[in-house]
Amino acid sequence: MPDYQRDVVDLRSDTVTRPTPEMYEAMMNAPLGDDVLGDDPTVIELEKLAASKTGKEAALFVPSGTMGNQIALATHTRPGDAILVEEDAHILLYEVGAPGVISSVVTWTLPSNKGVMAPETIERRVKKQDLHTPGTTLLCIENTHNRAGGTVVPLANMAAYADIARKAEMKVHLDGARVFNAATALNVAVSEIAQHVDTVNFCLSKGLGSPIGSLLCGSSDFIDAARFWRKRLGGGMRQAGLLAACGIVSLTKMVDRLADDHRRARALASAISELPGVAIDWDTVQTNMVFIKVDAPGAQWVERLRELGVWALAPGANVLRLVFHADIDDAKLERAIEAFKKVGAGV
Ligand code: TLP
Repeated sequence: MPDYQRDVVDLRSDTVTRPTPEMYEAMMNAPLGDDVLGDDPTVIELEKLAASKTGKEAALFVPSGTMGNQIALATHTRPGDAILVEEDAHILLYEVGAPGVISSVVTWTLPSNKGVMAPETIERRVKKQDLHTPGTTLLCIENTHNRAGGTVVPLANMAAYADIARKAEMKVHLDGARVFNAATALNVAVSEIAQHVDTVNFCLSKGLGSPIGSLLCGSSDFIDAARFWRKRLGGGMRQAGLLAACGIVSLTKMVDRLADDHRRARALASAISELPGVAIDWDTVQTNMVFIKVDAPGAQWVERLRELGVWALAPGANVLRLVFHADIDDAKLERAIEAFKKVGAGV
């Protein structure tokens, strides 16, 4: 068995990070209560911090990004409503049909250019409810956009979406699983992005390095209603301050280092872009992900790389996805580059 920390360069996702020593320390010392009864001081502190970072009135600590998104959908909509979602969005592709199952909404999908929807595309699909048609009551945005390669939705687009939504009396939810990566790439505060949406869900357990948890942020009234949905879905956690303690470390100590992940993603892309059988769309290398088109089946690349200690995912038949995070330092980056060169050379 390889020693995971020493021998494995795990680029499958930024979800794979192990807690930092500081997080273990914070867990040991966190004051705890019962969060379902509303008195876990560490959860309360984390929720306040998340609200202030996103510029919202309140926040709710939830176990996962999926649950945060789905609570947002359920709270914003009524059964039979239509929601507008980009066609490769996580909410649509990777949450196992939850919008239909949990919220009973109709999902209308919209095309985009590398994760960025044209405002006119959205405008064309907005519908008021009538006897025949469900009304579109919610627009969902993903920033950064995972399947498009970790691409950033520019602030001008976010503002245009908000404008359309306001006129159409539609709410906007941001799947901001990696909104801190977006803010890093745009060199703005997360609140500058989040000002254009009613609610944002961001993940602690991705680039920010926590083991578990997400924060759904919005108005106080919205979060009060969302709390019911969290309980209904079984997401009420008791001494959750243990996890919230890690989240506080994430928000206070792990944000500035995201720029290093972005730098390493660019370094990998540039080192391997000339290899035979490999193509990289540079436009999409904007944050901590590198999507690579390969001539041979992606699964074959994954297998060969794994033999060399580099773990990757193949989200498409001829596509590899590599994601940088807190547990990948420059030495591991070099090992990944070497492994790519070997597999590319057919060794
Ligand atoms: N994404 C995971 C996989 O599910 C694909 C990953 O490895 O990237 N929104 C976005 C944009 C996400 O990328 C993810 C996780 C989620 C939501 C869901 O978060 P979790 O896994 O905490 O439910």
